[in-house]
Amino acid sequence: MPADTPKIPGVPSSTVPPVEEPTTPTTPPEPKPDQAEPEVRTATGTPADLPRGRAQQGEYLTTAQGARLTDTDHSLKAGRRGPILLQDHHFREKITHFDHERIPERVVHARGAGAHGVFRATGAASSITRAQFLQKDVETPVFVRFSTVLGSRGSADTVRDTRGFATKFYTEEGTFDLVGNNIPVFFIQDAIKFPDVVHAAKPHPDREIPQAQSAHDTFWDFVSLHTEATAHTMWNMSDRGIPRSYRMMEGFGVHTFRVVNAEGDTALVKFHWKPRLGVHSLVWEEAQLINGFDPDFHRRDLADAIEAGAYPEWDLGVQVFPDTPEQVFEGIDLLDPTKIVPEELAPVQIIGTMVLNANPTNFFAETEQVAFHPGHLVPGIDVTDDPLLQGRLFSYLDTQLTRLGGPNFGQIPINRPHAPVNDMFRDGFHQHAVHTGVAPYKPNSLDAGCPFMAGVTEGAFVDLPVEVPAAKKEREVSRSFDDHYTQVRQFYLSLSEIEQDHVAYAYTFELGKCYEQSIKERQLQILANIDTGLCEKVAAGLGLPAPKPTVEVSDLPQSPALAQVGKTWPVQGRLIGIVADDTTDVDQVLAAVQAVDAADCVPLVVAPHGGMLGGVVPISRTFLTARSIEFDAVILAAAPADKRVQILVDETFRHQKTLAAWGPGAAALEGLAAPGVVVADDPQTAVTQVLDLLGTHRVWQRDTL
Ligand code: HDE
Repeated sequence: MPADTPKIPGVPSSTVPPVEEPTTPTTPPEPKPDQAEPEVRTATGTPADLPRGRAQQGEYLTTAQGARLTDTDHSLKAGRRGPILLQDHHFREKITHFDHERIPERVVHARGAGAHGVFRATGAASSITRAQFLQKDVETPVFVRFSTVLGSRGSADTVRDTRGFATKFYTEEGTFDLVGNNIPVFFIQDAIKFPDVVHAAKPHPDREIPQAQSAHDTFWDFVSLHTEATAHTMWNMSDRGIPRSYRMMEGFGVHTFRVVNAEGDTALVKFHWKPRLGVHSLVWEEAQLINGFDPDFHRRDLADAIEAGAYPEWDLGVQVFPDTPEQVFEGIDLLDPTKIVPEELAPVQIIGTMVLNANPTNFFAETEQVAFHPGHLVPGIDVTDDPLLQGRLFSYLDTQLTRLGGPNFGQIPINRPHAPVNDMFRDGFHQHAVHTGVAPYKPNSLDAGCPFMAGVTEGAFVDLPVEVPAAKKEREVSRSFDDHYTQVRQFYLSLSEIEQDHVAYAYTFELGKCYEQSIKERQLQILANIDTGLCEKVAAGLGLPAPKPTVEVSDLPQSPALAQVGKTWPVQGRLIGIVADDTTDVDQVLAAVQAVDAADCVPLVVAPHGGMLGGVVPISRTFLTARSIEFDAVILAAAPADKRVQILVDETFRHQKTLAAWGPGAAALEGLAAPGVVVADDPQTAVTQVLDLLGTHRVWQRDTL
């Protein structure tokens, strides 16, 4: 800035000394250990190929064209207090780019979190499929995106909703996408109903509320009229609708797929992801609190676990059915996406394991721009005529053309196949390739006929010559899709009593948020048809009469695999709060921290202030920043007379989590004698007992909700 800049009459000159420009570039400081970024890893590069991730790499700030800049803090104006000049190309370029930073969010599944990983096949599937990535010991890089369905990109994580579980396998034979959910059934049997169910479930079009919820009139209006939604709705009202963590969810391909082996034999399969940590959920009150206290709970949980090296793992399994012309197994129509095949009838056979071991380097570039598509198939895996799947085969590419701005989004690094691509597609918005030659067409002679068509022996994807039964054109589904209740009753009766209570509570909550009496009554009628006991509980909560069933629903054998409660699981990665204050014996707190750490769980010391406890133990949370929802269990090493600690204890108790104490901490648990409330003699014993109790996720015997 010239020193002789004229003064503005009446305004004192700035006392801030002018900055010397350009500033001398200095090497940025090394990140502190707890700020160290995760290992850089993308679909297209390994850590060695990629620059370590600071946003500013170069010496000087430049324009998008590479011209060095002297100033990026002030626009070019006609005088200090005058208007901005149109000629300020740097201002216009910077603001224009910023104005276009956002792309349309996904019409559904807008809110998500992603991770990189690797899939290793056991080879067990080689008898049913020739897919290369499913052969013994083959390792395939993957990218997974978990999501909620209804909420906007910035909505909270722990809403009651279905979760997306989409996996991109970058196989040597091309990309295979398994675009599934954490619930094995869907609301509709025909893709043409998708806009209806989504319009009904999304916020009301007039006020755009409620956000990311199904607890409103339009959702229940639709599902109470459209009874094929009953199965999915009941799964949503069960604990599956509020998972504890993405790491603790099952995943389902939902539809039946057709596989073909090297001999050309076909089979029908349903894909399942089984989390090594078990399937666990939040309780509803906890989920609601989290939405306020930590709306990024699931996103944070996934990223933290991966950064800490507690890599989440899932086994991939298949249920296998003979490929008969009817495509029916034990009376269940395999083309009906509102039905499951109970695992007791067709066991899930494990064919590989996926480990998620790296966080995305850049959320937008990877998690936001990743494009999944059920039509991304590889040789050995094909689709069936499930009318929902058939419609999906159209929808994904179509939506991505708009969302990702044209037909070349396959060139975005996260979407690039790892197999060589020779597609002869040319031009279009955002074309990044500089294609050479003049003959991007086939047949040609100018490129000597290249590229050639592959046969089965060269690993081509061959559309299976499946018979289509002689039929007339009609807007109908098979009559075998008509039963909307029997399996829903089976699901409800297969749950433990605690889970059944949660279902009743969820329906009562959601219908209690509706205004229209007729909608509540219609939904109660559906519940009466499924189970009169369930209907009576919900009706009592709503203060309405319980209707009598209008259809007779037969009883199927229960499927214990559907229940979550009653099993024991590994506890790695669980978060354990340890409450202490300045009067606590620091060595004992340290012993507890070490014991928790040794069990691969995360100790979080909670104290009245930040910093260090006794100069020895780092404090992770203060009474101000801690809330019970963050912890899977709480151990008290002190009993500070602070209301916030009282709330912490009360909520932990209410939400059926383990509470433990030793020494002076025992006073905080006075009057709480109940299962899962442990007073131990020393920190090690307290931690051992907590870890033991955590194996069942919650203390289910404590009926506190
Ligand atoms: Fe999707 N779905 N879907 N869906 N879906 C999308 O694709 C659609 C369905 C699923 O993390 C969209 O790129 C139709 C079932 C996941 O990027 C869209 C129908 C299942 C994701 C779309 C369904 C899914 C999507 C929105 C009825 C479980 C998130 C943005 C026929 C098996 C993927 C996009 C991600 C996303 C259409 C039903 C799973 C609009 C028409 C059933 C996990 O194309």
